[in-house]
Amino acid sequence: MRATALAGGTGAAKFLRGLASCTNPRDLTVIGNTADDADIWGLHVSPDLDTLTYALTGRLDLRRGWGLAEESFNALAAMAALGGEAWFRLGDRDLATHIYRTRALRAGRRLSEVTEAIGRALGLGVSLLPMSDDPVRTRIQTPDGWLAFQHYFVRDGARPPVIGIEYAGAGTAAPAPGVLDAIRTADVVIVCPSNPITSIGPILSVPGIREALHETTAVVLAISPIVGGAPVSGPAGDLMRACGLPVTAAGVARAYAPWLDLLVIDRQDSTERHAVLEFGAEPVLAETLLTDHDREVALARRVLEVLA
Ligand code: FO1
Repeated sequence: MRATALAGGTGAAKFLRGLASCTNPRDLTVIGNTADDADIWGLHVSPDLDTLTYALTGRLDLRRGWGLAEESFNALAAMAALGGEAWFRLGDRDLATHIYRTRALRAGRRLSEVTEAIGRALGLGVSLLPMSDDPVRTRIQTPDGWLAFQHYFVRDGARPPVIGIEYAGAGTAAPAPGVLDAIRTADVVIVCPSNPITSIGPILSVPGIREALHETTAVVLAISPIVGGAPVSGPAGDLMRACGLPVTAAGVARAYAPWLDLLVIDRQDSTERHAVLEFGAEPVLAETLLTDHDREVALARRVLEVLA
């Protein structure tokens, strides 16, 4: 069964670790969000692509959910001592990835080529594609003006009230090579348990991707990142509210209507089943809290069982 996943960072990485351990990784294509990408110290940082790559090659710091395990932060401390920018915590070994990527991009290579090269070098079994080679950037509107996503999320701790969201550059972006084909030719498309607004929303904003989801003959299944009326982690609640969506599993179904076939919701949200159905998706109950590897594998097995 050929599967294509739409993925953000940490939540997606956990689910995909489970999926990759019970399917052939070569049958799995992952389309990663790049709208969180940021320029830090003149380096091109792609947090979600790196989180996915590190997670699926056993390198991720599982406690933080980003960066490398057993990392040190000496360069960051030295930067702070100089009075330089130190709010975004780049680890010493992680820096090599950003330097490698930045040099390759400056030499004229595309983000998709560089992502492939990094994956190959680190032994990544799945095919990881950025959603686009063109810059698309999530920007958050607050009462004090617009903020780049990492300024809102990391520097300001997701505290500013959210008035609006935009995906700057989306209008003129093209899907990266292979993205549309991966959606059109898959047997199943899985929307990972990621933030619908800042992880999946930017992927959907790239021209052609929504159309491919409409047209594909694949079964399209999503896993709700909202459990018990609250996001599993992060600011998805504030962002969904700002987009006029209820912070519920049904709100997720609404964000992905009308191309979604199945929505996996947590057992504690079973009362949402009818509301999910009203948005055209069939609800599937499962344990969706991925607090350890056994649960990651159990959720992947449940998804495969439903799809079979
Ligand atoms: N998230 C944080 O909350 N604080 C950080 O200092 C931070 C640094 C960082 C460095 C590299 C990287 O790949 C990711 C990093 N993240 C950090 C995570 C990341 O910014 C967000 O989790 C994602 O953008 C949301 O998907």
